[in-house]
Amino acid sequence: MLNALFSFISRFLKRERRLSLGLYGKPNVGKTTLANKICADLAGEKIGIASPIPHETRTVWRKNGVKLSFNGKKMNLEILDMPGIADRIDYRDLLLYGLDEESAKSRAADAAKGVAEAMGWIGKLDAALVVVDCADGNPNNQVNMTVIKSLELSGKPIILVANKIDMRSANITRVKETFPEYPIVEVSALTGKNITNLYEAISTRLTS
Ligand SMILES: Nc1nc2c(ncn2[C@@H]2O[C@H](COP(=O)(O)OP(=O)(O)O)[C@@H](O)[C@H]2O)c(=O)[nH]1
Ligand SMILES: [Mg+2]
Repeated sequence: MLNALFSFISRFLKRERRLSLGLYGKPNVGKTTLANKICADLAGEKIGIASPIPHETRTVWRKNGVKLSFNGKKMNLEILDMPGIADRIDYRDLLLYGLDEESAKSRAADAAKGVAEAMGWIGKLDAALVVVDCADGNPNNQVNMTVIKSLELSGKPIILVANKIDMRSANITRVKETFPEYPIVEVSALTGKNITNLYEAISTRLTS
Protein backbone atom coordinates (compact mmCIF):
# COMPACT_ATOMS: atom_id res chain seq x y z
CA MET A 1 0.00 0.00 0.00
CA LEU A 2 2.77 2.39 1.06
CA ASN A 3 4.83 1.23 -1.91
CA ALA A 4 1.95 1.95 -4.24
CA LEU A 5 1.62 5.43 -2.76
CA PHE A 6 5.35 6.13 -3.19
CA SER A 7 5.23 4.85 -6.74
CA PHE A 8 2.25 7.09 -7.51
CA ILE A 9 3.90 10.18 -5.99
CA SER A 10 7.17 9.46 -7.76
CA ARG A 11 5.39 9.06 -11.10
CA PHE A 12 3.44 12.24 -10.46
CA LEU A 13 6.62 14.20 -9.67
CA LYS A 14 8.33 12.85 -12.76
CA ARG A 15 5.15 13.59 -14.73
CA GLU A 16 5.38 10.16 -16.21
CA ARG A 17 2.18 9.22 -17.98
CA ARG A 18 1.03 5.62 -17.99
CA LEU A 19 -0.48 4.32 -21.19
CA SER A 20 -1.59 0.86 -22.21
CA LEU A 21 -1.05 0.51 -25.94
CA GLY A 22 -2.44 -2.35 -28.04
CA LEU A 23 -1.18 -3.35 -31.48
CA TYR A 24 -3.97 -4.30 -33.85
CA GLY A 25 -4.21 -5.40 -37.46
CA LYS A 26 -4.48 -8.38 -39.79
CA PRO A 27 -2.25 -11.43 -39.29
CA ASN A 28 1.31 -11.05 -40.65
CA VAL A 29 1.30 -7.26 -40.99
CA GLY A 30 4.25 -7.11 -38.57
CA LYS A 31 2.61 -6.38 -35.20
CA THR A 32 4.95 -8.62 -33.24
CA THR A 33 8.01 -7.44 -35.16
CA LEU A 34 7.01 -3.87 -34.33
CA ALA A 35 6.19 -4.69 -30.70
CA ASN A 36 9.60 -6.39 -30.44
CA LYS A 37 11.35 -3.35 -31.90
CA ILE A 38 9.58 -1.02 -29.45
CA CYS A 39 10.23 -3.29 -26.45
CA ALA A 40 13.86 -3.95 -27.41
CA ASP A 41 14.51 -0.21 -27.84
CA LEU A 42 12.65 0.97 -24.76
CA ALA A 43 12.66 -1.97 -22.34
CA GLY A 44 15.75 -3.92 -23.39
CA GLU A 45 13.97 -7.12 -24.36
CA LYS A 46 11.54 -8.47 -26.90
CA ILE A 47 7.91 -9.32 -26.24
CA GLY A 48 7.28 -12.39 -28.43
CA ILE A 49 7.93 -14.42 -31.53
CA ALA A 50 7.39 -13.11 -35.05
CA SER A 51 6.86 -15.61 -37.84
CA PRO A 52 6.04 -15.81 -41.55
CA ILE A 53 3.40 -18.43 -40.65
CA PRO A 54 0.08 -16.67 -39.90
CA HIS A 55 -1.36 -16.74 -36.37
CA GLU A 56 1.93 -17.11 -34.50
CA THR A 57 0.45 -14.74 -31.89
CA ARG A 58 -2.67 -16.50 -30.62
CA THR A 59 -2.98 -14.92 -27.22
CA VAL A 60 -2.24 -11.41 -25.99
CA TRP A 61 1.42 -10.81 -25.12
CA ARG A 62 2.00 -8.00 -22.64
CA LYS A 63 5.06 -6.06 -21.55
CA ASN A 64 5.07 -3.51 -18.76
CA GLY A 65 7.59 -0.82 -17.94
CA VAL A 66 8.31 0.23 -21.51
CA LYS A 67 9.72 3.71 -20.94
CA LEU A 68 9.41 6.25 -23.68
CA SER A 69 11.14 9.56 -23.22
CA PHE A 70 10.73 12.05 -26.04
CA ASN A 71 11.49 15.79 -25.95
CA GLY A 72 11.40 15.78 -22.17
CA LYS A 73 8.02 14.01 -22.09
CA LYS A 74 8.07 10.71 -20.20
CA MET A 75 5.70 7.83 -20.69
CA ASN A 76 5.45 4.45 -19.03
CA LEU A 77 3.90 2.16 -21.61
CA GLU A 78 2.37 -1.24 -21.35
CA ILE A 79 2.62 -2.84 -24.78
CA LEU A 80 -0.03 -5.41 -25.70
CA ASP A 81 0.74 -7.39 -28.81
CA MET A 82 -2.57 -8.70 -30.11
CA PRO A 83 -3.39 -11.82 -32.09
CA GLY A 84 -4.06 -10.92 -35.72
CA ILE A 85 -7.64 -10.01 -36.55
CA ALA A 86 -8.89 -12.16 -39.41
CA ASP A 87 -12.31 -12.36 -41.03
CA ARG A 88 -11.65 -15.91 -42.18
CA ILE A 89 -9.60 -18.58 -40.42
CA ASP A 90 -9.39 -21.89 -42.27
CA TYR A 91 -6.92 -24.54 -41.16
CA ARG A 92 -6.49 -25.61 -44.81
CA ASP A 93 -4.78 -22.28 -45.57
CA LEU A 94 -2.17 -23.15 -42.93
CA LEU A 95 -1.33 -26.47 -44.61
CA LEU A 96 0.31 -24.39 -47.37
CA TYR A 97 2.90 -23.30 -44.79
CA GLY A 98 3.93 -26.89 -44.18
CA LEU A 99 1.98 -27.52 -40.95
CA ASP A 100 0.50 -30.98 -40.49
CA GLU A 101 -3.28 -31.23 -40.31
CA GLU A 102 -3.46 -31.57 -36.53
CA SER A 103 -1.21 -28.56 -35.87
CA ALA A 104 -3.05 -26.50 -38.49
CA LYS A 105 -6.43 -27.30 -36.91
CA SER A 106 -5.23 -26.48 -33.44
CA ARG A 107 -3.52 -23.26 -34.60
CA ALA A 108 -6.71 -22.18 -36.43
CA ALA A 109 -8.91 -22.90 -33.39
CA ASP A 110 -6.59 -20.96 -31.07
CA ALA A 111 -6.34 -18.12 -33.60
CA ALA A 112 -10.14 -17.77 -33.62
CA LYS A 113 -10.14 -17.49 -29.81
CA GLY A 114 -7.31 -14.97 -30.13
CA VAL A 115 -9.41 -12.72 -32.35
CA ALA A 116 -12.15 -12.65 -29.73
CA GLU A 117 -9.61 -11.96 -26.97
CA ALA A 118 -8.04 -9.10 -28.94
CA MET A 119 -11.40 -7.47 -29.68
CA GLY A 120 -12.37 -7.86 -26.02
CA TRP A 121 -9.35 -5.77 -25.02
CA ILE A 122 -10.44 -2.71 -26.97
CA GLY A 123 -12.57 -1.37 -24.15
CA LYS A 124 -9.75 -1.80 -21.59
CA LEU A 125 -6.87 -0.16 -23.46
CA ASP A 126 -5.86 3.49 -23.43
CA ALA A 127 -4.83 3.65 -27.09
CA ALA A 128 -3.91 1.56 -30.11
CA LEU A 129 -1.51 1.27 -32.99
CA VAL A 130 -3.34 -0.04 -36.02
CA VAL A 131 -0.72 -1.71 -38.18
CA VAL A 132 -1.23 -1.95 -41.93
CA ASP A 133 1.05 -3.77 -44.37
CA CYS A 134 1.98 -1.31 -47.16
CA ALA A 135 2.80 -4.21 -49.43
CA ASP A 136 -0.66 -5.76 -49.02
CA GLY A 137 -2.56 -4.94 -52.20
CA ASN A 138 -5.74 -3.86 -50.45
CA PRO A 139 -5.60 -1.88 -47.21
CA ASN A 140 -9.30 -1.10 -47.67
CA ASN A 141 -10.36 -4.41 -46.16
CA GLN A 142 -13.02 -5.48 -43.70
CA VAL A 143 -10.57 -6.20 -40.89
CA ASN A 144 -8.97 -2.76 -40.95
CA MET A 145 -12.36 -1.06 -41.12
CA THR A 146 -13.83 -3.16 -38.26
CA VAL A 147 -10.81 -2.63 -36.01
CA ILE A 148 -10.68 1.12 -36.63
CA LYS A 149 -14.45 1.55 -36.17
CA SER A 150 -14.44 -0.48 -32.95
CA LEU A 151 -11.58 1.58 -31.53
CA GLU A 152 -13.29 4.81 -32.58
CA LEU A 153 -16.58 3.77 -30.99
CA SER A 154 -14.73 3.05 -27.74
CA GLY A 155 -13.19 6.52 -27.92
CA LYS A 156 -9.62 5.20 -28.12
CA PRO A 157 -6.98 7.31 -29.82
CA ILE A 158 -5.32 5.56 -32.75
CA ILE A 159 -2.07 5.87 -34.62
CA LEU A 160 -2.11 4.24 -38.03
CA VAL A 161 1.21 2.60 -38.74
CA ALA A 162 2.07 1.76 -42.35
CA ASN A 163 4.62 -1.03 -41.95
CA LYS A 164 7.01 -2.80 -44.35
CA ILE A 165 8.04 0.36 -46.22
CA ASP A 166 11.32 -1.42 -46.97
CA MET A 167 9.54 -3.75 -49.39
CA ARG A 168 9.74 -3.05 -53.10
CA SER A 169 6.00 -3.57 -53.45
CA ALA A 170 5.16 -1.11 -50.64
CA ASN A 171 2.51 1.38 -51.74
CA ILE A 172 2.19 4.10 -49.13
CA THR A 173 -0.01 6.27 -51.37
CA ARG A 174 -2.69 3.60 -51.38
CA VAL A 175 -2.62 3.43 -47.57
CA LYS A 176 -2.92 7.23 -47.34
CA GLU A 177 -5.82 7.28 -49.82
CA THR A 178 -7.62 4.57 -47.87
CA PHE A 179 -7.37 6.38 -44.53
CA PRO A 180 -7.40 10.10 -45.40
CA GLU A 181 -8.72 11.06 -41.96
CA TYR A 182 -5.68 9.64 -40.14
CA PRO A 183 -2.12 10.83 -39.99
CA ILE A 184 0.02 7.85 -40.93
CA VAL A 185 3.42 6.91 -39.60
CA GLU A 186 5.43 4.96 -42.17
CA VAL A 187 7.95 2.51 -40.73
CA SER A 188 9.84 -0.67 -41.29
CA ALA A 189 9.60 -2.68 -38.09
CA LEU A 190 12.16 -5.06 -39.57
CA THR A 191 14.89 -2.53 -40.38
CA GLY A 192 13.89 0.08 -37.79
CA LYS A 193 13.48 2.75 -40.47
CA ASN A 194 11.54 5.83 -39.21
CA ILE A 195 10.92 4.24 -35.81
CA THR A 196 11.72 7.57 -34.12
CA ASN A 197 8.77 9.10 -35.97
CA LEU A 198 6.56 6.54 -34.29
CA TYR A 199 7.98 7.36 -30.84
CA GLU A 200 7.33 11.03 -31.52
CA ALA A 201 3.74 10.28 -32.59
CA ILE A 202 3.09 8.19 -29.47
CA SER A 203 4.46 10.87 -27.18
CA THR A 204 2.63 13.76 -28.86
CA ARG A 205 -0.68 12.23 -29.96
CA LEU A 206 -1.59 9.69 -27.32
CA THR A 207 -2.74 10.65 -23.89
CA SER A 208 -4.08 8.53 -21.09
N1 LIG B 1 10.07 -6.75 -45.13
C1 LIG B 1 9.49 -6.63 -43.95
N2 LIG B 1 9.00 -7.72 -43.33
C2 LIG B 1 8.42 -7.55 -42.13
C3 LIG B 1 8.33 -6.28 -41.48
N3 LIG B 1 7.69 -6.45 -40.30
C4 LIG B 1 7.42 -7.78 -40.21
N4 LIG B 1 7.86 -8.44 -41.29
C5 LIG B 1 7.75 -9.88 -41.57
O1 LIG B 1 6.37 -10.24 -41.70
C6 LIG B 1 6.14 -11.54 -41.14
C7 LIG B 1 5.07 -11.47 -40.08
O2 LIG B 1 5.57 -10.70 -38.99
P1 LIG B 1 4.91 -10.74 -37.55
O3 LIG B 1 5.57 -9.66 -36.75
O4 LIG B 1 4.91 -12.12 -36.99
O5 LIG B 1 3.41 -10.30 -37.92
P2 LIG B 1 2.09 -10.30 -36.98
O6 LIG B 1 1.34 -11.53 -37.33
O7 LIG B 1 1.34 -9.06 -37.40
O8 LIG B 1 2.53 -10.25 -35.56
C8 LIG B 1 7.50 -12.03 -40.61
O9 LIG B 1 8.09 -12.84 -41.59
C9 LIG B 1 8.29 -10.73 -40.42
O10 LIG B 1 9.69 -10.89 -40.54
C10 LIG B 1 8.88 -5.14 -42.17
O11 LIG B 1 8.86 -3.99 -41.70
N5 LIG B 1 9.45 -5.38 -43.39
MG1 LIG C 1 2.09 -11.48 -33.98
